[in-house]
Amino acid sequence: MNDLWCQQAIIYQIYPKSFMDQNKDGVGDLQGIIANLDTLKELGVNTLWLNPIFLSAQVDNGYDIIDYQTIDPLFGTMADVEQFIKEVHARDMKLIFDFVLNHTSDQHPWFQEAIKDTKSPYHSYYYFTKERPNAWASFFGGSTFDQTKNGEYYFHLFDKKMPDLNWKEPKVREEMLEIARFWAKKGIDGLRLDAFIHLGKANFTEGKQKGEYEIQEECYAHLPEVHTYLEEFCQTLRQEFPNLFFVGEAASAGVEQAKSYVFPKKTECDSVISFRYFPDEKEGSRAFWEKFAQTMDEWQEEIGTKGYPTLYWNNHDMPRMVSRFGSETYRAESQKTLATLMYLQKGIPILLYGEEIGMKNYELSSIDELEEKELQKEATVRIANGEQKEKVLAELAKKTRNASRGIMQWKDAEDLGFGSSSFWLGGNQEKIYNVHDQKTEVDSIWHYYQQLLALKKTELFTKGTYQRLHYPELYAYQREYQGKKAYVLCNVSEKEVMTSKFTGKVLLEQGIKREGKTWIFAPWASVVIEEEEDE
Ligand code: TEU
Repeated sequence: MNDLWCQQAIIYQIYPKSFMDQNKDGVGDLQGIIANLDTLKELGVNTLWLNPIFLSAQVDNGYDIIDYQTIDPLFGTMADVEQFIKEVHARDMKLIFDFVLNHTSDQHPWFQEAIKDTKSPYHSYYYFTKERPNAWASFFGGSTFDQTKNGEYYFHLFDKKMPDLNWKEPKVREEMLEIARFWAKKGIDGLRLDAFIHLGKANFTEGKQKGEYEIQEECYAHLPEVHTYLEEFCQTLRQEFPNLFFVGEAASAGVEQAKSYVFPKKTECDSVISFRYFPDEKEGSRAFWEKFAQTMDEWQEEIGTKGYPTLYWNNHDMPRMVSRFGSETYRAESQKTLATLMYLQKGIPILLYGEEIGMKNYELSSIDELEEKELQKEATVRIANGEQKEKVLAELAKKTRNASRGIMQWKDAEDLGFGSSSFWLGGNQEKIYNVHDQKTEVDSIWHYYQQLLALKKTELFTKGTYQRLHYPELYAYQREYQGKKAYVLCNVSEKEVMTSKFTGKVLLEQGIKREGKTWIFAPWASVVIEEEEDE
């Protein structure tokens, strides 16, 4: 385990297409990120994670890779990335690349060779069958099997233009190691292992065989082989690059599965990102908060006591945190409180670009801006059946993965300070929440995040123990380290709340008044109190 740096890591996720566009083609690029490194450093993050920037057919925004060792011209050149790595390190920051190891693009030369000639050495890089063997459904809709021009069927878990690599083939495992080595030698500090939980597949004769296609996670997620492949991959690289950090994307992992990837041997991932933090209960309801808190307790106990859970509210596959869990009326307050609640627990914060200014979900202006074909279909049918277009789009905007991928709001200008106003992802962005204005306002979300991240870096919040405190009106927990104790108290409601139970020094607050011994919480207020020894 890379105790060296990952326990201090505060990760900032950048969706490169949406961050800043220096060459004015409507798509963000590496130079756009370089231009903002000082601002990110000032905010207090110390590690950047970029969604994939490699040559891609852009069917799935870079997750369908054609060449892992070439930078997609949309984002820049190899010289740009080398400069980028240097500039990140010059600021004492770290860099994590997204590593897509489960599949390639169908345009990747390996796949092209494999379908041109079934005798090609690349044929065994993928899964081929003579006929469609079962009724397994792919995550992006339809069967996991589609036919190539030569009549064979190939396996794909995501889009049909993204064939899955066959990890049983040792040459595939060696190729992926070589690619990782290439980037580690260039100086990157960590890898986010995309969808790694799917590397092992069951026999195609298992699971549902006939009828309508159905998601069969038990046939292609968390199979025992995943551990074999993952351990070989991570351990080989660790021997050569001891400081390389591995954070695995384990979307459907419960805490027990997560433990199996991180412990007990510590030979696989250093940390994982699970999507299971957020319960199905109605967001904002008491039941939601209770279930969510129980889940966090469990992760804190099972992972946090021995390692590093990831702490995050949103990413490029989910809606934005303030739109999903916060309050429209108390936008800034809820953004600040949600951040406090999550990031002061034990673990590695992962911020999504834009949350530091309270960016909300992207608003759709047309059906095409829905990424998912089935949502496009749903919208078309509902509108044709007489539902109001605006209403349908507003509802589906909460479901589409594009919701969180809006253009970064740098300033109150036509182009948002992005660099060009022909945004790759449609129009109607919100200008009033922007970095420039918030950097000048003392009480802004941006400044609050700056204080919060500074606090997070102190030993109490990186190393201290975690214990939840049970108060019906507040989301509360305490952290303790070497005789120091702090309480994190958050009002996750739109009601005023009071308590006289705590005494001590305020480390961070927003929306709090004190009358005598009573703390008065405005809607969505929060406070971090350090217990004073003489009290
Ligand atoms: O997402 C993968 C992902 O969420 C699945 O692994 C998940 O297990 C599945 O949907 C069932 O729950 C990653 C990226 O984050 C995403 O943007 C890509 O589209 C996807 O991989 C394919 O590369």
